[in-house]
Amino acid sequence: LATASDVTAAPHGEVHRLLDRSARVFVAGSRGLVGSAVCRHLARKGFTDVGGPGSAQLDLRERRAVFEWFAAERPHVVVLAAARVGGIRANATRPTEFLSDNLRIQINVLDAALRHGVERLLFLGSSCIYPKFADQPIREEALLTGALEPTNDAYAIAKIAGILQVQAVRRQHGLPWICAMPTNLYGPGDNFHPEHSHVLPSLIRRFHEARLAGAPRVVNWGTGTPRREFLHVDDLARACLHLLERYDADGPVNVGTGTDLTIRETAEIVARVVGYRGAVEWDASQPDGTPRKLLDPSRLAALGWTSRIGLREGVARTYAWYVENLATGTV
Ligand code: GFB
Repeated sequence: LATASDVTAAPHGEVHRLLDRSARVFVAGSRGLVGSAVCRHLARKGFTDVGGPGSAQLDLRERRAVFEWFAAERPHVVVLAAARVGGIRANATRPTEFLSDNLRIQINVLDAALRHGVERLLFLGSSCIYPKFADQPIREEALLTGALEPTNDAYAIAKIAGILQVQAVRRQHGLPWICAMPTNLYGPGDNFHPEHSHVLPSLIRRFHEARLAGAPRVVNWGTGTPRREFLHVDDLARACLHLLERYDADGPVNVGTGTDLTIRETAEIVARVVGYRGAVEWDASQPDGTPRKLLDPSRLAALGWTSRIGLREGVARTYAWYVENLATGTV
């Protein structure tokens, strides 16, 4: 693998080295939306030793447990997809946990990975690390140039600290660790909790339940005017492997589709997929959050990657997964 000194020689730090398919890959957060998609994709691509314990077996907030786990398992590659996540309401009402849990998870995993000289590590952040009023589409250079969106500043600060820690390790220890910043994600394995989830799973559940109940109207949160960009988690998983094999530089890399739409338009798509035909109303007393966060995906595009799953298709696939898992009681 490339060392930090190679990075200065190559703009955008192109690596173009295939990871060894027998490498031991630890996916932190392997049971979550992102981690499970990464595990599926790597297995499909021939990796033979991929995974990680669930939070019931290993609480990543517990430093000693994390160090003992690394000492016993000695992974070669780490994908840090473990985090406390949630939608706008969860972030706004539980900032203490979003800050503290995420900082502890990251510091423990990154410190243990450094102690064991992990050769390749990908840290996953979020588009909410960028300033609330960043120029659109948002380039990676916008990081730390302005004030954050208050509904998720605790989560954003934790993720920014993670980026800084990865960059510090690169500079001080020369390890080829990298960071990716995905836009709003959705897909199979998402959280469909009515209060805590992100907007897409919330809408899927609300419209589904309204259709079954024959409800004449649903009420969504906010004005419906904010714009969001949505990426299917299977696309993100492909991007993760692409970056692990092709990118080696300090800066984070945005992962998105390059297009966004209003929450109102998003709701129309979900209603159509779910087959809900009643009225859709908006409760403007609920927070809108940031007005727009469309990522500029050109850094990743320059490395030869683009998203493949369109929003309608992705929502249809996610809805099918939701209905199937409702039947088995897993959501
Ligand atoms: O996915 P979401 O909760 O978070 O989307 P953010 C919030 C937007 O959808 C706001 C509207 O404009 C809400 O007013 N919305 C409408 C709803 N109905 C609903 C609903 O039923 N549930 C939800 N959740 N929203 C997140 C951050 O921000 O972005 C996370 O909270 C993370 O930390 C993620 O960074 C990428 O897009 O505003």
